[in-house]
Amino acid sequence: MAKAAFITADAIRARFSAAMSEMYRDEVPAYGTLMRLVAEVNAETLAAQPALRAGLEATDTLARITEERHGAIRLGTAEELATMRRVFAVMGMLPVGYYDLSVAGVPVHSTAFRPVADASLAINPFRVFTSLLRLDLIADEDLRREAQAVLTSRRIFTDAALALIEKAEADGGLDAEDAARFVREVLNTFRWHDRAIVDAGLYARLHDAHRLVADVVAFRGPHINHLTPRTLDIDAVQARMPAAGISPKAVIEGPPSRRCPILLRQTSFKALEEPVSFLSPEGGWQPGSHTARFGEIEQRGIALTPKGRALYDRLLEAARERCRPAADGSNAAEYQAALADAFSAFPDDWATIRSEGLGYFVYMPTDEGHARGTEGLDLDAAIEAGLVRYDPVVYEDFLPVSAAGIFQSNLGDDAAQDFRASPNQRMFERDLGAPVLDEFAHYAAIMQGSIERCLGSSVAEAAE
Ligand code: OOG
Ligand code: NI
Repeated sequence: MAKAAFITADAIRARFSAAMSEMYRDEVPAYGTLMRLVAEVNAETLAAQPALRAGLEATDTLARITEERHGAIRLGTAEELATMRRVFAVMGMLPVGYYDLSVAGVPVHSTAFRPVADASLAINPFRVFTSLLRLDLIADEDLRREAQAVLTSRRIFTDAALALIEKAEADGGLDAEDAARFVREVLNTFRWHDRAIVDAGLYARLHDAHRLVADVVAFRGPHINHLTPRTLDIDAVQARMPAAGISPKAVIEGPPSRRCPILLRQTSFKALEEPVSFLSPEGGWQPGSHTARFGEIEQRGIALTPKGRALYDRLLEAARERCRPAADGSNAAEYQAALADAFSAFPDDWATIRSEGLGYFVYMPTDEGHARGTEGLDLDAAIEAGLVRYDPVVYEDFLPVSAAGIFQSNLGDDAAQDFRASPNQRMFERDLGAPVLDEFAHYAAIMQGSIERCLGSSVAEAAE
């Protein structure tokens, strides 16, 4: 009865993503500029590359691109993280992957909340890169205690949001009216607050410990710090940014420009310096400033298998050993050359990427395959005979080295510190209240499902 009135988690996520985009456009005007550039370049790219358009259409991943975004937040406590997991669950977003950023001098570890089923991804793939501050990496014990006290006293969720999470969990969903309220209430958690919850003195000490610590601890909530649209040609958008008054970081993170895009390429522009006020010891407010929010764009390529990913990691490491990109961009050309050199060892045509088992693909009957039937055929023979086509599965996750580069460029060049590399997935999962999902298992399932639909399950199992 009540159940019939529920709207789907996918629909709630789509509404939430749209509401976030609207809010961020109001908060950060450069975001609007970026969106326009991306829309322009995407339209031109689709017009110029009919094969790309056909592949996106065939895999049901063209329509989603205009609305496709990822955001990022940084949380302060285990309790905040655990509650955030429940918030995202209402929207059909699950924690996928574990990213340790301590290796890159940033005192956080992270996961990405996102939908995992291919049908859900096709509706709206909204993802949020979610980091948890690691005060255990901060040396100053007194400061750590003070920061902890501030964090445990704040409430980042409204009472109404908490009540709606419980309702959704108890009833197994939300009706349209509750879903609209849920979106409104949860949006408040991601909003920018220009009034700090600490005084200027404590802010300065937090900032000195690490800029990121100040960003997490000094405010009422985990303001969304960027919202990233997906472009189909990141080099073109990057080239047009300066004319639109935006200056991007010098180096695009991730693999070099290729004919067959793999994984993820990203570039960002520097955080804005924004006016904030601090609690004044005499009561009232004292003006100051803070940098947190920045802009980013990304281009997504094929999801790589563990074998492909190992090759990617090895080639990236080889390039970075030859030339480590300087934060000020002074050796950008040299780095790009090293990257291009290293990646010449990564096959750049879909047929080889497929035959060497480097990437995940979805398989579908061609028109002729539909007409003649593909059930029970051998996969490679069916492809050879033009009865089955294959298209790359989009990479839906993030890359730790790239994320570190993005963190660093928006925190400022001096922010990196030497923390002992200390990945601690078990602690993260304990704080999260759930294990994170394995990204590879989900891509493999998407590929396997497509093979089964194409050839019939008995054959697909034999092909495993
Ligand atoms: C998150 C940076 C990571 C990405 O796209 O890799 C990220 C942050 O700065 O909070 O968003
Ligand atoms: Ni990002």
